[in-house]
Amino acid sequence: MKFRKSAAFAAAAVALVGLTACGSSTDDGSGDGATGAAPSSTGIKGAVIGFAQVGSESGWRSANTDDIKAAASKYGVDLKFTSAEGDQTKQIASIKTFITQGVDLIAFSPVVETGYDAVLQEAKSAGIPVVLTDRAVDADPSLYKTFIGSDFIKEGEKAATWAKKEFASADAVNMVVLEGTTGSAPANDRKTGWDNVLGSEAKFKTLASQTGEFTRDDGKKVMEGFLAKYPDIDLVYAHNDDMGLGAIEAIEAAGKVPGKDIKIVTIDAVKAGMEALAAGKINYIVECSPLLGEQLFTAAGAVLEGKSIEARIITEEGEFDQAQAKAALPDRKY
Ligand code: GZL
Ligand code: ZN
Repeated sequence: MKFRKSAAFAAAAVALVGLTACGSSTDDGSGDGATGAAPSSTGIKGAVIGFAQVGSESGWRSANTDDIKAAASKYGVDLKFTSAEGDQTKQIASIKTFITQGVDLIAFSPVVETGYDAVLQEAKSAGIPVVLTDRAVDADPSLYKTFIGSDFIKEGEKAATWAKKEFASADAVNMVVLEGTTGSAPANDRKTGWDNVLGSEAKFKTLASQTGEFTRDDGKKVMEGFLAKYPDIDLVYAHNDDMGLGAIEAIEAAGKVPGKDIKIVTIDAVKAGMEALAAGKINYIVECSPLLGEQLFTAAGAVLEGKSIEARIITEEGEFDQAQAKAALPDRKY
């Protein structure tokens, strides 16, 4: 297996892996163990893989980063890891650097859906395969090998299906939406999924919908604004747990009871979200698994061995009410 790597580069890459291998080396972080065929040692061991991460905006993102790093060290991958801190320009610059360095494969989670066509074309012209994880791009699919991640539309549909049942006897539901990062696939698709189920249900009245950037702080700030403007909010649809947790802080500061006066449905199912759900402050959570490391390096191994892989690899995930959260919490990995 030919890998483009100079000795100096290899030494640097190994040193980098030593630095970045996450602390949780006791648990390889792959959580559900090897789903499907684990990467064969020849296909992936020693491969130099550039990973350009979105940032560190949420508990989900931290769990995703830990899992990618743990899986990389488990399979002996020379991982070059960068974080764009939510800035697409920085992410594209990282990808360009990986191309210059001649890595064997590039993987990334696109900050937003558009604007990657040129850099993907550059990677293709340089003969470096690209694997998308977590978020999709609206670009020519021949520019990347596969997209590994959740079906965010289905996640939005699951959240709305819960809301439809929860408010079946209500004749009017005043709701506010804490949207994910504007232009990102999860924000776009979780809205689409919600509208697929409730878009035509006139009784669900969206009073306001605004991005909380997937962060707890911004979720709290935006919810404070909503509460100041709308005295009667029945439901919050937050595109991730972290913004839902911020909303809880704002609701309590306003003297209302989250989960009772104002119901909350979120997406992710990270530990802090599940704890709030078990405590009754959130009413329902749709899971979005961050544990993509195993699937990423299995796919990368196949690509580097010249095997064909499916163009779309979907992660399996569940959904939780308060009782299910209580039962699931003890063995949650993140
Ligand atoms: C979803 C992922 C989203 C999470 C957020 O796969 O892209 O980004 O739902 C994270 O928590 O910030
Ligand atoms: Zn799209």
